[in-house]
Amino acid sequence: DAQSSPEERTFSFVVVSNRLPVDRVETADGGSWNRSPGGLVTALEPIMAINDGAWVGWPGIADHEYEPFDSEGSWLVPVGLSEREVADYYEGFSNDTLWPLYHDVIAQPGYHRIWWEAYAAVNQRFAEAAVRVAEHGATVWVQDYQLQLVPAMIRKLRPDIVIGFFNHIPFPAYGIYSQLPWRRQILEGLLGADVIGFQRAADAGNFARAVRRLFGYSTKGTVVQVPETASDGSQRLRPVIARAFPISIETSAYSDLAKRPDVQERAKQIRDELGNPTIVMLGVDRLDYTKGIAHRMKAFGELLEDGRLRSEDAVLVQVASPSRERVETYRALRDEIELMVGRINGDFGAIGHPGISYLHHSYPREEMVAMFLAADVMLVTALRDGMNLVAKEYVASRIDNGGVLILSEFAGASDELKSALLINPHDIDGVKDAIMTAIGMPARERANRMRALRRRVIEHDVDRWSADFLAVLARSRPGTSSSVTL
Ligand code: GDG
Repeated sequence: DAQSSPEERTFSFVVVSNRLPVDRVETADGGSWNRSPGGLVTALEPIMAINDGAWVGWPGIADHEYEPFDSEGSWLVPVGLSEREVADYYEGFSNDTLWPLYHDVIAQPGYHRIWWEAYAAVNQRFAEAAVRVAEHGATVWVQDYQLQLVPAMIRKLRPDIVIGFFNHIPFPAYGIYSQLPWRRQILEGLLGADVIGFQRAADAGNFARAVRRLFGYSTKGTVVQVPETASDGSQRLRPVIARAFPISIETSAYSDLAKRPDVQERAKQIRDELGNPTIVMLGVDRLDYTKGIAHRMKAFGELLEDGRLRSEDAVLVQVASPSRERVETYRALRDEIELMVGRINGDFGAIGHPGISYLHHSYPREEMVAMFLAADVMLVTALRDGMNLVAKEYVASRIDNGGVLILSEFAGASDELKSALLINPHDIDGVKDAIMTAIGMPARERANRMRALRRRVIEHDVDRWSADFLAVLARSRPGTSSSVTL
């Protein structure tokens, strides 16, 4: 509805996520918006463009209010957060309560009523911003654990809106989930949606079980029946679909980069710069305690110690991109990992052959793909991970059918990528054996496995993920017809 004034513009498709697809950068002479290229952004870009959609989210800078604006086919609606709210809602409740709790309490969650109150207040603000830009009967798709109360808040304000929710991280078993002092409120928030998507069938199952245990609602297959009082006072059951929609990547973007001569050249150069070792192993993760970075380094360090590998022949490149650096658990993790790198390299490295090449940086995607192409063995050893896109990105980049993927069974990706070498990251001997198996794998088996993995990520890319979700969402409310074009 391009004719209306900016304050009145409404849209048929609205995405709500903690962060906008752009970051605000403030400079001395004004400021600018930088695109933050994530999987979700690329997944939704086409649908946004076709539908003239809107995106509601925080632009990344506290204590600033920004006006909505147009950006490459979508209407971006910034939601303001104060410094205090960033500390309590985002770094606190989202990243220091929900994140560790939902990842099976690998770290101890903090339960603070002040954080919870900020979470509820900020969720309300997001819900209000979303309904303001949603036309009658619009489809609103809420993303991730920071915004679990938003679905019910939207439904209360605007029962006409068709509401989807996708949870990018795991949903824990009831024995763990039940620790949460606000366990009922979170479920009520989520059940405001028409469709709740999870990464794995097991996550959807955990959710359904929590709903049965806490509310006694009946669940059958993927449908939860939520009792409701209709506007005429009558009782009825409202069906909510809770099921798995495994997220994926823009596969062709990775294979296209891998085809580029300059990227292939860079891959060779990376091996040169590493001193042309026989074996290049690679890990790429946000520096997060869920990713099992210490576990893979322990396995690699022991292989050097045992003499099954030598630092002259083998190098582990570990990209640990900076993450959540204001949360204490993440600072402690960084110290732990860097101490470990120093120990292993000090004990087993040689001049020019460090053992672990540790990089606490972020890299452009071209460089990541060059690293993927340079790596004989990719190590994904997450202790818990909703999906793990890095595993899929490695596979998508290996247009040569080369390389071996070692993949944790605790990453959602292991439900799909069955031809990887699947490991239990807690079993260090098992990880060591998998590394040696990967190194010694006959070329033929390697190519066969990679071909099977590639088939999966080519057929199931992120467009398919969003199309599947939105198709189920469009059918979820009989009697209404969604106007979202796929
Ligand atoms: C959450 C869930 C789920 C990392 N370092 C650099 C860089 N990255 C990119 C990777 C990948 C993305 O960041 C990380 O995605 P993951 O899926 O691996 O993990 P989380 O950040 O924890 O994501 C996860 C995901 O949401 C989606 O639903 O899969 O389970 O935890 O794309 O490539 N990218 C660049 N430079 C870096 O240094 N360019």
